Amino acid sequence: MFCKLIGVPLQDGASQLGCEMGPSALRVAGLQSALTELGHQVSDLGNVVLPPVSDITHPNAAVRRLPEIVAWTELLTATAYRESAEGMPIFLGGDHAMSAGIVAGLARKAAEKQKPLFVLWLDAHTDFHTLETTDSGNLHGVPVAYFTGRPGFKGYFPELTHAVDPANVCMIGIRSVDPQERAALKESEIIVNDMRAIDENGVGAVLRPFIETVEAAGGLLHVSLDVDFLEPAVAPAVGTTVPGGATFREAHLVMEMLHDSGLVTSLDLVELNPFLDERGRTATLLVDLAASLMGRKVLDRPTRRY
Ligand code: EXY
Ligand code: MN
Ligand code: MN
Ligand code: MN
Repeated sequence: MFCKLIGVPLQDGASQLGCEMGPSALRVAGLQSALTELGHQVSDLGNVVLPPVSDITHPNAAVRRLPEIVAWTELLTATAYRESAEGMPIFLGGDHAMSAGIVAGLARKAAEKQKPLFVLWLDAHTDFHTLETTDSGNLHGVPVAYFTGRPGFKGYFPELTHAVDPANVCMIGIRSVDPQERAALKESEIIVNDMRAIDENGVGAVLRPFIETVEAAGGLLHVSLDVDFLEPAVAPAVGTTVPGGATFREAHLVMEMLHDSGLVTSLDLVELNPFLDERGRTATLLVDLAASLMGRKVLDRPTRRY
């Protein structure tokens, strides 16, 4: 597989600074060599660079760094659209605000390819706020609302050319949802699996139906992995930790099943904050998880096709 690493040093969406160091930490943790060792052809395209921003304000006074996030979203929409034409783009974050533009750009290219885009959102949070509903004003809490076309972004974020069908979004690991997001999700077709769904059924049983849906639809699959999907004790380098996250093995099983499905066409690794890490162990875990997604196995067991 031809993979393209694209660094996104974006930290304007989070209150705790540090995510702009994420791309470097993933490189230092050996992402490129881990994938090359699996036989992939890997090209590191370097970091995208934020262009000058224009002043934009919003009536919700809580909203933070709107000019920067709008400029990042415009840039990343174009980047994801261009880099998803061929090969597998792997975006190195950077906080989760980056996925607003990334998924918007992927959706535009998917429409051109006449294939539906599906999104697997591995996260403690649903990131489903609009510019009106966010209380914190941290725009890493809005990407899913934006790319699924929730109202309230027009005139501020770039005009979406193609929204992702909410029914094509599957969330796993959810355990921190604000009241406004909870109310909006009740009206949405997004598939939301909280941690209880994992506890009761196992992560394999939660993921399998979604994989089968993507397979049946002949869709493209973007995987968005937020560090806080994982249990904080396993992955401490993130500013929005929530106790009770996925274990090391649950996270690896997700990646191993996704590899076996052969369906993943793009990936973003987000919210890694090296300032909060412990001798690079979270960055190293993310590289291990990416390697599992890209085919690293301990035994040559037969690949299970869906
Ligand atoms: N829902 C909370 C907020 O809007 O501030 C927390 C959001 C955390 C978002 C991180 C990326 O997952
Ligand atoms: Mn997130
Ligand atoms: Mn999160
Ligand atoms: Mn987070």
